[in-house]
Amino acid sequence: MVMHMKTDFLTGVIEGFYGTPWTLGERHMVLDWMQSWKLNTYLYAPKDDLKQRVSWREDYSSGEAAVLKDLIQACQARGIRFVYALSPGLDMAYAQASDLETLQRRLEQVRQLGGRDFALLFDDIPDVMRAEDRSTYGSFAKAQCHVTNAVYRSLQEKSPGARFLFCPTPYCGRMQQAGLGGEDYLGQVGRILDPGIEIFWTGPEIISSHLSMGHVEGLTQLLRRPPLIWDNLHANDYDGRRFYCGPYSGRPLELRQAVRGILHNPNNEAPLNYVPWKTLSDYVHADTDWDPRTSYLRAMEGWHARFESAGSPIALEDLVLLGDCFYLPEAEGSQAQALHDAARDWLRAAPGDRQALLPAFREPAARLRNACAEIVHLKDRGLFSALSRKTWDLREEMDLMLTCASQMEKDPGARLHSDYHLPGTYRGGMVSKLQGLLHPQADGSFIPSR
Ligand code: GDL
Repeated sequence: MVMHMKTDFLTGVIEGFYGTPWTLGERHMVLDWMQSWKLNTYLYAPKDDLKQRVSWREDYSSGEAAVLKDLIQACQARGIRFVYALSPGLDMAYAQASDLETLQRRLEQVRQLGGRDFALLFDDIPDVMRAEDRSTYGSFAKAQCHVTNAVYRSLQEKSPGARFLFCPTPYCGRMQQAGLGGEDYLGQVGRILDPGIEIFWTGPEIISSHLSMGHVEGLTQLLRRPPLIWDNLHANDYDGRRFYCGPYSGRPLELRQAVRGILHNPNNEAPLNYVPWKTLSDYVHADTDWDPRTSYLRAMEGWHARFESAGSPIALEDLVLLGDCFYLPEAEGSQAQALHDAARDWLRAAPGDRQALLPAFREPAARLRNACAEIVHLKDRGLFSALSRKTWDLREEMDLMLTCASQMEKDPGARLHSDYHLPGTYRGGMVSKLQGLLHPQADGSFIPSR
């Protein structure tokens, strides 16, 4: 163990995204990777496991319980802490004793299956209190803390020292500033929530490209404990066409001493998280030397071994170029950025200057196009299904641009067209029509189109 790491530092994976939960087979793969990269905690919180959230009052059937038990045992066999989360906040009646009893019963079922560590999550819920809750507690924070403390204390009696995690309703700086959860929500939580309970925080934003020491220090005062980071850097549930395989980055190394842990809510597609978790592990275990790009390139070498092909192999340098196109939410990797800039310079140049600028675009574009086309031949069919829809649009754009390049080369003034990119089927559909009506600006505002 590296010197900086306290043994109780939680680091690992949250299955905490919207969308289809992972299969048991995928979870086993995830846990194998976690074990080999010394990621010590797996938090079970898939938003769309009905019994995790919308139907939180219903016990698991015996078949479902067997699957969960397998998962708990798979964690235990690898020395990974299994944390089970429930999200009762969509409709919980905090002042009703029966709802608290139901909550205890649900967690007890999981405890009987071998679970020991638990979480209650109050993220993404309506910010309105029932009249009865308001008159009993006065505030959202008090209602949630009352229930959470009660559950925590009864579990501590059964499993002393077990970890307990809590996700507040405002869980990032932007929500805090907007006053979500009511006045002084976080201050109240800091004062009322049992000091043994960890509090999740995603950073200044839901998806935080950067997390600074200053940000966390102010929060620690308010919460009266360092936060536990719920890191959405690589989450992609909010955009079905993207995924992120860039390096874990944007966090200084000192942050590790200022938080109770870092749990990572990743891409929905389990096989696409190889590089995110390998680089998270590099960050968590780094001594003093840590460079995200170096960590990324090393992780890409490891991931490349999984790209065995039944057709033409994808070269490592082409995989890096492809990975650079699906890097991080607010940044492309350097090679993707260079390709984009070369395309822009070539297309914007005066007709007489275009030819000289073409090679800088055409060479990487052709490599990228071929790498996208080769995804279909991957022997690892799980990886193929995870990647095929995501890389399709990129290949379409490369095809179109390369077609245009050939036409311009023959006739600089030619009217550009492609028989494979026709109105309606190409870039068509309701969503893209709607997107054309409001233009997002760099400052976050929107301008209606004319
Ligand atoms: C969220 C959700 C999370 C989701 C993520 C990215 C938290 C605490 N909750 O707000 O389930 O995957 O955004 O869309 O982050």
